Amino acid sequence: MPRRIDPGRKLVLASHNPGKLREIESLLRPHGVEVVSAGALGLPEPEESAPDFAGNARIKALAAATASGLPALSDDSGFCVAALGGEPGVLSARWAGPSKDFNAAMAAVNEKLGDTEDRRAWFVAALCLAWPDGHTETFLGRVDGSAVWPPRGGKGFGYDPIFLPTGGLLTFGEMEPDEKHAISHRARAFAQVLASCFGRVASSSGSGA
Ligand code: ITT
Repeated sequence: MPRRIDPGRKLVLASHNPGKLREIESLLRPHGVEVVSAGALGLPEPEESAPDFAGNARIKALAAATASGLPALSDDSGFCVAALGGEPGVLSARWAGPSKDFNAAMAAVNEKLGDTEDRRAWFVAALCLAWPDGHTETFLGRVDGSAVWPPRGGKGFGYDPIFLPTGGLLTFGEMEPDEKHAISHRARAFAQVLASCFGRVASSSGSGA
């Protein structure tokens, strides 16, 4: 049975990634929830030891919910490239190394692809809502496109400058936030969070993964 988040309720955003926090806060803004980040509460980052996005999202949301005593929303996501067998995938953050150098991570993707013709790529996001009693609900979103080179645009974060969504002319790095929200993996997963836990129909498009 899905649980609801009531208007005015406080929700922990269980992420330490500023790009994700910006996007999730902006997706939540119209829905009257008070948000606080895991970083602001001084919560530690748990080890992401699961083999898939949903498992890691669950680890992060549960850790934040049990430590804070509040419902928590996490995001585990990544950039997947068909010709690299879906990599970097769940290792997307790790490809950027401890200094979080996404220029290096994007260059590594391009280098591994070489002159491979197959440039199909996609983003996946798993959003997990967890409650302090251990109840969790997880929602997946995906957006398909291709990996381009060189990187284009400085508006997003992570791998956005090398992702061109199918049928589009702009990379995610070149899009305004609202344009990305209209089609992104995160917004598609978020639409399901809204429908299930807020009882709302989202205005953004998409059907999830
Ligand atoms: P938290 O676990 O604290 O949320 P993180 O950056 O470690 O932060 P992940 O383990 O989920 O998060 O790593 C996902 C990486 O995939 C992230 O660091 C980005 O580089 C990339 N990524 C995810 N969504 C993206 C998006 O919308 N645009 C660009 N890159 C994205």
